[in-house]
Amino acid sequence: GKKTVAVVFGSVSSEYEVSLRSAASVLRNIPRDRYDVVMVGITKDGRWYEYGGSVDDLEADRWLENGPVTPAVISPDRSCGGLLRQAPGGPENVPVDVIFPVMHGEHAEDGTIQGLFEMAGIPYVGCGVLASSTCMDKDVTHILLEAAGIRTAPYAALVRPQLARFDSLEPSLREKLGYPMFVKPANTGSSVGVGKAKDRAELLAALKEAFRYDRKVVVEKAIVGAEVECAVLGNYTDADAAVVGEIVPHHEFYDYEGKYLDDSTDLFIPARIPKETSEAIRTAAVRAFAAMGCTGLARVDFFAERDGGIILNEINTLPGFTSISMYPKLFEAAGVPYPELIDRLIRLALEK
Ligand code: ADP
Ligand code: MG
Ligand code: MG
Ligand code: K
Repeated sequence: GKKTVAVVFGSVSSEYEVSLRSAASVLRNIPRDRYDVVMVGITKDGRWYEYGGSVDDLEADRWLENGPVTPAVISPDRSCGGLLRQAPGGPENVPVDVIFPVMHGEHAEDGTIQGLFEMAGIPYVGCGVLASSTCMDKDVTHILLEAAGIRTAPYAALVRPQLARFDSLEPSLREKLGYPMFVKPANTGSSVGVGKAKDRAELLAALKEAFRYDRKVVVEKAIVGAEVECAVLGNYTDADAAVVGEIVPHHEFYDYEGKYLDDSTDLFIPARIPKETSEAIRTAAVRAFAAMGCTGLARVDFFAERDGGIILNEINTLPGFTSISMYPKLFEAAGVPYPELIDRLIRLALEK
């Protein structure tokens, strides 16, 4: 029979708004002949509701006001086995076969909510707790990829108390990485809190900004090369890479504005790099996916250097999922239309 999918959107995340757009696209494209859908929204301050309104209102962030909404949670109580409606007159259970979390960033993409789904015993789309959290943490990603023999940018990780010793720290960072440097909170996405520092003063400012978002920050050598992205679909070692795409930001780097607020960024599918480089990237992406224990999906991002070198930048376990986002577009270019991609992801969740 038809499976019931709970599409969960929003969450206590700096990428709440992006989630609404991704979720709207998934809801418009999920094959309704194969799946019944319940929508579950998490507000920015962490309240959970079942939502029964329009996708347009959801996308425009009017879902909470316009409703209808009913307090509800994905219950971590296994005897409930699904969505627990907390309507007036007492809770009512709705069995859910599979959860599709369409959310990005902290409390969404970082393993925390995946832990809740594990406790509830409900299959869910995407990576598990460990792969989600290790791919979210840019410091841990560096360490694990290095161990797997996959090249990443030279970097250093700093924790907040070290900021007080900036004067003695700066010379060693300068010697190891050189200016310009990239400064990033260890656990954000969408370029939130990311900065590029060309000198000592900018480094201090960028560190202060990044530490607003996280207790840990990574500082990286600035890599010169094309920014390319590779979409991977599968479970563990049994995964395939789609076509490689290229991003050309017209800001100083691919920042939040260039990602979502203006249309300054150019996309090229396929990437304008030699065929051998694309193949090397696809191979490295699938290896990285397996090394990190990923399931379902991941968008693996690289820099392609002029001389053919490839450097893995990061792995995103719940990449942007709007119909114009890179992940679905790369699979479309590889012959997998968006509704089919959603269907495959749900089936992978039920199989893993
Ligand atoms: P996020 O998870 O927020 O997307 P990224 O690591 O992808 O974080 O950094 C955001 C953007 O900053 C990248 O898309 C790229 O434009 C730029 N960037 C990040 N690190 C580097 C680096 N080491 N060298 C050059 N550009 C970088
Ligand atoms: Mg990211
Ligand atoms: Mg990125
Ligand atoms: K990431």
